[in-house]
Amino acid sequence: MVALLRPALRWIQNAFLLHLFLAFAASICGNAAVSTPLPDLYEASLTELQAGLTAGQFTSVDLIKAYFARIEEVNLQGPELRAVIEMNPSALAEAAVLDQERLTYGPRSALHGIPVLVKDNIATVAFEGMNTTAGSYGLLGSVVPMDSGVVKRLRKAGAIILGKANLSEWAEFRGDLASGWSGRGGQTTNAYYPNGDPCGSSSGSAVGASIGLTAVSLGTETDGSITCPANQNNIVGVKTTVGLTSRAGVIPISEHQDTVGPLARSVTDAAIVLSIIAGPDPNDNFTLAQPTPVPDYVSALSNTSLIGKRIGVPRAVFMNNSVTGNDPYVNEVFEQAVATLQELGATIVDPADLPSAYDILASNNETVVMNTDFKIQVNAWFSSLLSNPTGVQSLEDLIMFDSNNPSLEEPTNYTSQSEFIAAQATTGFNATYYQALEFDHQMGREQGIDAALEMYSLDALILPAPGYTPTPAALAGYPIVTVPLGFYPDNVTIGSAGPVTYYPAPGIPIGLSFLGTAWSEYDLISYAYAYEQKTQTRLQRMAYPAAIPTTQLSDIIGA
Ligand SMILES: *[C@@H]1O[C@H](CO)[C@@H](O)[C@H](O)[C@H]1NC(C)=O
Ligand SMILES: *[C@@H]1O[C@H](CO)[C@@H](O)[C@H](O)[C@H]1NC(C)=O
Ligand SMILES: *[C@@H]1O[C@H](CO)[C@@H](O)[C@H](O)[C@H]1NC(C)=O
Ligand SMILES: *[C@@H]1O[C@H](CO)[C@@H](O)[C@H](O)[C@H]1NC(C)=O
Ligand SMILES: *[C@@H]1O[C@H](CO)[C@@H](O)[C@H](O)[C@H]1NC(C)=O
Ligand SMILES: *[C@@H]1O[C@H](CO)[C@@H](O)[C@H](O)[C@H]1NC(C)=O
Ligand SMILES: *[C@@H]1O[C@H](CO)[C@@H](O)[C@H](O)[C@H]1NC(C)=O
Ligand SMILES: *[C@@H]1O[C@H](CO)[C@@H](O)[C@H](O)[C@H]1NC(C)=O
Ligand SMILES: CC(=O)N[C@H]1CO[C@H](CO)[C@@H](O)[C@@H]1O
Repeated sequence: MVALLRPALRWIQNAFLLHLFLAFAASICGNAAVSTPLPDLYEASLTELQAGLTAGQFTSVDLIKAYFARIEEVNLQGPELRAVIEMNPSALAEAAVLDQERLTYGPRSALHGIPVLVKDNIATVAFEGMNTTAGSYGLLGSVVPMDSGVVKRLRKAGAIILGKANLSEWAEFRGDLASGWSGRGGQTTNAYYPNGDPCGSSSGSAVGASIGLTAVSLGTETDGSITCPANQNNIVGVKTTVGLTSRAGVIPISEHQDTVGPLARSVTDAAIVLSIIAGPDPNDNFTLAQPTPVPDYVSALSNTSLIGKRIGVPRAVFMNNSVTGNDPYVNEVFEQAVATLQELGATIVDPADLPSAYDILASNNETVVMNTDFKIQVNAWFSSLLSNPTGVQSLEDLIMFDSNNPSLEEPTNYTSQSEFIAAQATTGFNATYYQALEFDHQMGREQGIDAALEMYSLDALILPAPGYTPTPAALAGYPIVTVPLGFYPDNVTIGSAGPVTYYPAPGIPIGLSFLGTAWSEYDLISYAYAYEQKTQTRLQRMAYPAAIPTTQLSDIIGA
């Protein structure tokens, strides 16, 4: 019976019990004695934040002020992390309304009054005061027709959009540019090593979650853009099955691969957010194919989930360092995770290779699909805008805009538009395109992830997150859940990742990815949770001192 309780109901019961407890404790001890410490915003969980809001310890207005102050400390000053492009000028007013509503009616959901940072390719209505630009000056001031599908769901649940996160411009589909750089936002850097590479393209979303510039974030992935930043910033990322979360109102690359998902400091927080943003949206017909109802991902959280499960390691290609380019330490620390999963009751099948591994490596089909889709879909994006003061109305215009505005969009070392140019050269859907799409699905699904799962009777696959790991799931449209695995040691050979960024480098985090078949998020989350709870890797290392914001709720309340 307990397992059937809806999370909201269970949550309301907990909140109610907490309320009773506080009232009781206050009556016997006096108010001073019951004060729970305020949550540390570097690490605060959604459960702690919601409990503090419910108990009246602080308000959502306090939370917004505190996160704004933390962003100001580190975004353009100090370590200049450049994780955030814009803060929501309406956030304080929205928080005040939601605080009032909480007092009158109680919380709408576990996200009521909770600040969420969203990647700048996820649309928010213009009248709220923020742009939706994918980091590009070519879209500055453009007016989107409406909120994106996922933002609609967040708002309905009572969440507050805190701001827009910096990203690799155009979600890393412009050219050979450093991860985390955009014309509008500059170069996002990692909080674990000065000028460390944050990975991309959801760079600012990940950095923002990693040091508590926000409660949680949303990112998007086409091939690696949630998985890699989650891995490199010591957080949890859920790259969802294509069609689980709506892409309506998300600046596109390819409808066959794009997904939206949470970036959070814990599997629990990611599960809470996913339960709210998942679900069908008539404005994205891929979402109509998902099984209903949306699972309650919070009920997947179990410390015993790995007992008796068979977990495979698709080593060929994906753990070959001469293919992945990974530092040898990545595979070393991965072996520790394998041992931990065994301790947790899993049977490890190693190797459990994807039959398509070498075909994927040799294939260029993904590029054919993405180039063709991008041109068609990004042109549709421009057409959907109510206005765009830059005059850019097509991919062709955009390429010209960038070249005509070099100080904004093509500063030294950030000039490439190679992917734009390749996409612009495509001529639409034809037999070559459909064949490439079919090959991608075959390589990712029937000859790839599903083949390995079936051949070895597996429940999931695991791989170190850095390298080539996201690609089979990208081709298949299948999910990946990534959790903290370790950190590069102090003696790692420091590498270059762009004109100003370093990777690897001492202390930069490394993630562990769980991969599965379509709609297997529930299971992957349950495995990732058991592993996270056992290892608590996130807590083993903090950001470098200058990148740790100091503002806390205690500086805000009553100030
Ligand atoms: C976009 O950002 C500019 C500041 O750069 C701001 O003045 C403007 O109001 C924003 N536009 C929209 C549509 O939110
Ligand atoms: C979505 O709708 C379009 C036509 O509007 C159609 O071509 C496409 O096949 C549909 N896709 C899915 C996944 O239903
Ligand atoms: C899992 O174990 C941790 C302690 O290691 C505990 O804090 C947590 O509540 C447990 N989770 C569940 C769902 O029982
Ligand atoms: C690793 O990849 C390289 C380059 O593709 C290849 O030459 C080598 O044989 C592979 N190693 C293994 C163990 O498969
Ligand atoms: C697409 O994949 C198939 C199957 O692996 C392969 O034969 C073909 O050469 C690939 N095409 C491109 C353009 O890479
Ligand atoms: C399909 O279009 C691409 C360019 O977008 C071209 O390279 C390819 O040859 C075309 N294929 C067919 C069968 O016409
Ligand atoms: C780095 O240090 C570890 C011990 O902390 C040692 O095992 C490893 O061999 C060292 N690696 C290099 C490349 O020196
Ligand atoms: C361009 O990048 C190189 C290294 O790749 C660096 O030495 C140089 O300073 C950079 N130039 C600017 C203007 O950032
Ligand atoms: C919120 C914030 O700090 N936004 C900044 C992002 O970076 C650009 C470019 O440096 C600034 O103009 C924004 O103010």
